[in-house]
Amino acid sequence: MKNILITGGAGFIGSHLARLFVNKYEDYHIVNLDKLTYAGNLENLTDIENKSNYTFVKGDICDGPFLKSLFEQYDFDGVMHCAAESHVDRSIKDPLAFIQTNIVGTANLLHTAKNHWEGNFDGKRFYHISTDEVYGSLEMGGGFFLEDTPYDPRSPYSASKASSDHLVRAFYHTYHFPVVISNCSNNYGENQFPEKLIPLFINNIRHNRPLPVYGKGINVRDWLYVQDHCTAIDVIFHKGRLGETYNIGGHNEWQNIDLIHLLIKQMDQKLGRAEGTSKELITYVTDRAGHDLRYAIDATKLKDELGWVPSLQFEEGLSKTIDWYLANQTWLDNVTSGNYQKYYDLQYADR
Ligand code: NAD
Ligand code: TDX
Repeated sequence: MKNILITGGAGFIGSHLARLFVNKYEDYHIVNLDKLTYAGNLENLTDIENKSNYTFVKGDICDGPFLKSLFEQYDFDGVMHCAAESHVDRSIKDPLAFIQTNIVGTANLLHTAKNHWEGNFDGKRFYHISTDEVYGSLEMGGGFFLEDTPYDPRSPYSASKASSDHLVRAFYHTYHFPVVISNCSNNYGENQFPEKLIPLFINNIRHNRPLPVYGKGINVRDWLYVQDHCTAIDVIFHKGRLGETYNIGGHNEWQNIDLIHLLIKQMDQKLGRAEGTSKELITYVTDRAGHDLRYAIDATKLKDELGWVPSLQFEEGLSKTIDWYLANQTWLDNVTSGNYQKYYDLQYADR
């Protein structure tokens, strides 16, 4: 039995990853460490919470003594590090929370794992889950992010993730600490907190609320279904070369406004509204400060080296995602109730 630590496993990507590993690898004991911030939700994990190879631990990656005792208790063989503050708009409002968790927390985790594994890194692996935003912003219709694209983060969020990537690589070069990193494009799918574009707009269409499109809606993102991200993580965790970085993406670029029109089309159909009804909810608002124009990943290295390709077409994945949110409106109401106004204000007031 191997003990594997997943950090941030109650969040969006982490919960899909925990489910995949718990169900696929019965010889792994998955320990999910999560602080349960506003973004962490144990409702995401009810189907695996009673499995014998799964344990949830509430805790903060910034708490060094706590991490040390957790490593002593479970003697982890591997770490998959997802815990982070992850929303760009929040990072503009409150950068220090991002620096604390994403930089200090990652440093703590690296330091604790290195000390615990000291002298014997054989068979050990520290996997850092990162983002394409560290590479900065691409021109419209220009090239793609490659693994050796120079870092050029432009928001407090992406700068904090870039810093954590640098720390992970520094541990590899300095201590031969066994790391692997992946940088992924925008994820979408079930259980994403409704502050990110797709679930926020699904929730707002459902309630006939305005759809706040930043700037002119021309920015481009490369969307990947969350379960495809997790299958990529699975293959990189097991077969990725130590010290390497792998880009993960869907080769699926959408200008925001085109994506919003597709979303409206699918939602109107599913809600029994006349086609195009929800277009009237589109509201152009002040642009996000420092809004990156375009992200696009070249995932050739991952395909050629490890054979990974995404499984789902976007229209199908989006339809599946909408179906999940409409079938799980209680989940949406629970995560937004009480604090809905708070996170709504955080995003849109005084931007
Ligand atoms: P999320 O915000 O949904 O979840 C983050 C989780 O981390 C939450 O469960 C939260 O409670 C937990 N957490 C936060 N601070 C913590 C702390 N100090 N200690 C312990 N747990 C803490 O994020 P997500 O969208 O699932 O992203 C997961 C990871 O993937 C992040 O590192 C993010 O940078 C990266 N990523 C996300 C995307 C995306 O599109 N969502 C794309 C590429 C990479
Ligand atoms: O209300 C909105 N209106 C709007 O026009 C929101 C929330 C977003 N947008 C735009 C901004 C972006 O161009 O939609 C695009 C997507 O925005 P987000 O969902 O906030 O994602 P993004 O900023 O691209 O970052 C995401 O992808 C990379 C994740 O949140 C990060 O965690 C990940 O690293």
